[in-house]
Amino acid sequence: MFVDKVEITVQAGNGGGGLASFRREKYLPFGGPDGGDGGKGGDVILIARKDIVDLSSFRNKTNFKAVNGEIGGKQKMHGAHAADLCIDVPIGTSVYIKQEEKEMIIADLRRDGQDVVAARGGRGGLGNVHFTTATNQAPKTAQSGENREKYHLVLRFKLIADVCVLGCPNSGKSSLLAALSKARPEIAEYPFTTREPVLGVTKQNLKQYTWVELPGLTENAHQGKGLGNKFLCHAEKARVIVYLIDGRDMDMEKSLENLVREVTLFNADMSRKKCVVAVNKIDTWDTNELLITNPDKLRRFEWPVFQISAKEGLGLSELVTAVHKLVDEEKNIHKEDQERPEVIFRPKPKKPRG
Ligand SMILES: Nc1nc2c(ncn2[C@@H]2O[C@H](COP(=O)(O)OP(=O)(O)O)[C@@H](O)[C@H]2O)c(=O)[nH]1
Ligand SMILES: [Mg+2]
Repeated sequence: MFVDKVEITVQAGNGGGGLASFRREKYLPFGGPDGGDGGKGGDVILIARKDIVDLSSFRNKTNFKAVNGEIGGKQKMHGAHAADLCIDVPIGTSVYIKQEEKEMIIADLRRDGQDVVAARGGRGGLGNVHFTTATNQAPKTAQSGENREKYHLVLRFKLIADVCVLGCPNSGKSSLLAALSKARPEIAEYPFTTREPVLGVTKQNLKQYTWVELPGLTENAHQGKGLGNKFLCHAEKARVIVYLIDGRDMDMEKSLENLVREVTLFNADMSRKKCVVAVNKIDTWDTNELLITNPDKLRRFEWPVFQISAKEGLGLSELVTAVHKLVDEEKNIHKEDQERPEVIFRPKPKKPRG
């Protein structure tokens, strides 16, 4: 099952305590203090990885705990710092801290390897070597390690695909993805076969493009019809939308209008996206004049219109070439966006330090 939202708890490690001890050597009965500092507790770090496809790995594990730092040793030995706990998440994960039912975003992980410290480990405490003063040459005090941070996190994942295929149920979205890529979504004659996003990869000129098929979008999906419209969040970050229309549809114009309306109602910004229209199943047309002239009406949307058959492989290379070109153009235009740092907010630790 495709998972795009989870709640987890992350707990970093406590700092190790400093040690209070004194040198004890055979001919040195009153050796000075020699207690070392404690080590730092491990951080909990979330890292975006390109080989992770969704958040399903968090279905069975929701608690994450990093290790505590070691306590300081004798002879001023520093306690070992604890290893950080690194948790892999898919690219496209937004991380929120949830406190008292309020959520604050702390990071938007958009690139492979990009990370965020979700909970910081405590600093190690100081050993008693640090506490000698003019009047106290044998301090018995050492600092305890600092407390770690612990947070309740909400992770939300939005697919970042280059191309998003949107269409009515049964228009042939899965068939198109199967024809273009190695994706093998279920294809069937009944609506809503695809209930989760399906990813496929296409290639051209040594470049890769990711496509995603979303579940069928029906009229009034925003009111909960069909599978609703929530899954449209996975289209928000796509560079190009392909509206797929069933070639046997007697009112393609109305169907396209409905699709566009649902997308705009979900997020008005999406109406600025680059779009193309593909009329599928043209292999069924034969000489039916009525159908053949139908796509002409779609031109009023001012997007390129392609006629294809996912089943017979007709018109696919023209469609794909045009779509890839648009993706490249969009990537060039928005290059700066990709380079901007995305960490938005870092809340102060709940407990005062020191
Ligand atoms: N004749 C014809 N049938 C198609 C074509 N593409 C898809 N279909 C059929 O339309 C039905 C729905 O296809 P599917 O890919 O599952 O549609 P989805 O619901 O949009 O994913 C299936 O029975 C497919 O075999 C096509 O190009 N030509
Ligand atoms: Mg499908």
